[in-house]
Amino acid sequence: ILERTAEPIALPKGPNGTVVFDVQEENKIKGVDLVNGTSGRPMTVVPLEKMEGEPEIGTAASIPRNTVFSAFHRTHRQAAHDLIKYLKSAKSPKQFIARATRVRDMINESLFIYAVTFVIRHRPDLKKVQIPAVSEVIPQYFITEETLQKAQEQVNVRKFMDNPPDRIVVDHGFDRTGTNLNPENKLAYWREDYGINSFHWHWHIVNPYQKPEYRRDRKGELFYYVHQQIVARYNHERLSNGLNRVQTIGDFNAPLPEGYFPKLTIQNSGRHFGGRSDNVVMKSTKRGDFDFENLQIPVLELHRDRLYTAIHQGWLVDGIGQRIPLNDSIDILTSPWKRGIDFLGDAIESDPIHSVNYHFYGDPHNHLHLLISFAPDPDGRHLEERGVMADSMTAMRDPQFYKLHKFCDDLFDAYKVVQFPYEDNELAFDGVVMEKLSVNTAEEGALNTIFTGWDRRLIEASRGLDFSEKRDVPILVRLSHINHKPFVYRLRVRNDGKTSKLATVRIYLAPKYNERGKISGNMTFFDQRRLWAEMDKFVVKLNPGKNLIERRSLDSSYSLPAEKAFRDLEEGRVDEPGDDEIADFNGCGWPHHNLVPRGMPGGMDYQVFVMIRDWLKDRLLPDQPPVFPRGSSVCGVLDRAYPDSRPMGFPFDRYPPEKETPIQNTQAFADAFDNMILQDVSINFLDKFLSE
Ligand code: CUO
Repeated sequence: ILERTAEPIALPKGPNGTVVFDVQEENKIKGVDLVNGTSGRPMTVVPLEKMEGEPEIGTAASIPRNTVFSAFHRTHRQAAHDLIKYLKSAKSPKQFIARATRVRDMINESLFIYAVTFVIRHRPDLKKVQIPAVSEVIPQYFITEETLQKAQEQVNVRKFMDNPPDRIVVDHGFDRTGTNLNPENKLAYWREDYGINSFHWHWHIVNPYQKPEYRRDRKGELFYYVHQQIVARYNHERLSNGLNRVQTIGDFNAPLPEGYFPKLTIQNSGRHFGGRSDNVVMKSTKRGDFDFENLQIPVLELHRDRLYTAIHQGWLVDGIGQRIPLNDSIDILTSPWKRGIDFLGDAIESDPIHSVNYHFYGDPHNHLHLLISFAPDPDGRHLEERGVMADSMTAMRDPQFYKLHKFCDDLFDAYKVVQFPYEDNELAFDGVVMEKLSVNTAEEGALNTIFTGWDRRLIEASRGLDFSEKRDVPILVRLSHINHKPFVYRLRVRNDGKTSKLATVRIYLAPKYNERGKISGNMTFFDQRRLWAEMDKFVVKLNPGKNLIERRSLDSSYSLPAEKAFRDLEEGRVDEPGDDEIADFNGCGWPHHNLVPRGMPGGMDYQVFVMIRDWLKDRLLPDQPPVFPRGSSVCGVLDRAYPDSRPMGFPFDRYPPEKETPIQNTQAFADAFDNMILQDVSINFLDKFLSE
């Protein structure tokens, strides 16, 4: 279905006003009749005409085609909701396909893909349908126009060749959108990574703004956590490249120092995402079509100040003046309230549906995305399209994304630091001692060293583009991206008890030093606290006595190989999970090739922190299986409760417990508890292609 969405082609007509689809064998849907097409491959025939009693599509067609679809706009969210409702209410997969086909050419292309993906994710009868990688469905949002033009040239030249090649391959290397004259360009390989941007789009689809029926468990908190982790990892990458940690957008009236020119086209329209020069100032925006959003700088300032007030007074106020308490120390199973971080997340990434008081606290996160995206042409006098910040599929390319999210994260952290520190009994695991930790790269035989370098991946661009003759020949774009060599954590854990126990292992990574390097010594607990990046979380059985635990980086529950994220049509999943696993499978997880920061040539000092704790205290429900499905830490689990009862980011989300000798740094924190350990590791960037 998705394969055909980006191109307005005439679908082959079947008998009596039907449309014929070519169906991949693995995508057969139960209940949909297949007939043999002229190619000998199975085809499905669906009726196109509107059926009696079929619901209307509401505002779904209100967003013009070939323009940016932005779930940061309220109207666009409504359009998405209307389309999703229309598609999701289909009585059968066959009717779903018929409806999708019928409306496809009326709907903004990107919105169509968003809604179809959403519905496939949420309909039990479509769960096994494989969805192609979004970078292949809309390659224009991932690959600069220049590279796509090169591919087109090769298609043209091929026509005149006696022995034309059986595939076209073009390279999409580095320095795609700037040079190091702009220091921010050093991070372009990370900001423009295909896996990172696909992940971000996908995360916002599985954790949508939509109506209560699609609400995700702990969605507000998930919004906080996924972006907190993104900012932490971005800072790792900045420090690895000799740049300082990202600064917040502190003053909405000050110039945005870092410009960005994305060089991406919008679908096949010839229109481009807007570029932004250095030092452009955000302005209250009047674009006619979006006026009602009230994108006014003074209003945004007011909303920000009200949120800070709420954090420090300890409650939000709802629409009828009732206090909504903000407190993280609650039992989420029994309390009538959500955790405060969850309420705050829903007020910062806001919507009238889920904010406790949309009109009072506004919509600061979404409005900042929009204000930045409109900044170069706030009143539309130049007829410029919005910048990449408007679309979740492209926003992470822009340096301002991280400043915006530092702003959000500062709000969240202002809340977290006024929570009671965890008590010793919330952190300790009696009778369990974490004795030793090492991090090993087997192939290199190196102790406590992780190696990073470059890698390449081919993506198929022809199905999302309008190349002539594309049906004859695959058109492949070779992307370069960062990657690391697989490694293994080795843990030695002593269980002094007489019985075996199930235990949760949490693994985090952070740089050892801040911008000032070794001279300033170890970072303080406070300084390092917000830099811990989750690497893995899993459950083990501890037998009485010594236990040796080996855990492969490849099995990280935080990440997911980018090629598995979308159940790629061509390649399929690498390990086909069993049916049970499919039920838990989000297809959403941090791209595995971005799990480790780049580090530096010759090695950069990092630290790995491991904490082991009683699984019986960490699980949410007594009948819960002792596994954290891949990607669940940041994406949650489809149609189920979030599997970890602890606040996200535990134990670094709060201050350490108060001790007679105050805990100054993470080493002192780990030393204070037998079930924690801290290990220095070096991340050695090899600056070459790892597979060559
Ligand atoms: Cu993910 Cu700002 O929320 O982009």
